[in-house]
Amino acid sequence: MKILDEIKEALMKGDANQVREQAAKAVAEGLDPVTIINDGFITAMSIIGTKFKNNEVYVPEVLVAARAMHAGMDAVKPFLAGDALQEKGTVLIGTVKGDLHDIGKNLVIIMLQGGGFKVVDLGIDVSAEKFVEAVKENKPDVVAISALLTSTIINMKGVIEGLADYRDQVKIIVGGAPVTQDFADKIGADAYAPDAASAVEKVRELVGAA
Ligand code: B12
Repeated sequence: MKILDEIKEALMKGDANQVREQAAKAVAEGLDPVTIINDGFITAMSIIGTKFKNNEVYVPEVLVAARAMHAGMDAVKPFLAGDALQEKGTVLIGTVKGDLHDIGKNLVIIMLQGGGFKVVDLGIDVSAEKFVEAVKENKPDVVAISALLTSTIINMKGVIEGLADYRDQVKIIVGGAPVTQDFADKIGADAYAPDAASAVEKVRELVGAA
């Protein structure tokens, strides 16, 4: 559909005004807001995610695309029926204790939101205790842990140990530049992903929404 193509193109260019206007126009023309979100916003964000993974676009492009997606969401949200937009699941995410890096984590959040997940962001420097408390409170489907320092990745193990009693309710995914599949296996994580686009694919698999 032409208008959906225009929305996708504008979103990938990061043109927030155009996305907002075209999305509002699509709603006015009678297009289902859920179709606009799924076949417009989410499709375009996943293309951006793949391009980012392949080094065809960089952090700034992802951020402007995300801003455009949020502008489009603002335009269609008022027209969504109560529970029309089924979230695919809830992901609780944070950067481990002692680690202040959050640029990568924030990109993972953007891609997860773009993929239809609800995200609860605990921020940076998050202790194992805080992760556990937040799991009790938010009952997420997946806990995502980020770390960027070789000196802090070991704190992921503490979070995983702290969540021992919850492993039948929650899956755990880890990531960040120094993290490897081998390390993820050693500390007992359910999954690892090297970048934000693959993180969404893995989380989909974890919640059975692939
Ligand atoms: C920006 C940055 C900072 C900023 C952070 C700002 C912020 N708000 O995040 C500041 C200046 C604060 C900083 C501080 C420090 N930093 Co620094 N920093 C970097 C830098 C330049 C970029 C990191 C980054 O954002 N990359 C871009 C993002 C997009 O990539 P990413 O984080 O890897 O995320 C991707 C994937 O890893 C993955 N991912 C990330 N998280 C998750 C989570 C999950 C669940 C999944 C599935 C995937 C996933 O998806 C992301 C998107 O694709 C790197 C060097 C580099 N080029 O990587 C050093 C680097 C990480 N920093 C380093 C160091 C040493 C420090 C300091 C100790 C420096 C100092 N002496 O003060 C402090 C530590 C502060 C602390 N306690 O955390 C070292 C780490 C070395 C090591 N092996 O441990 C690096 C590698 C620089 C270097 N070559 O020495 N840093």
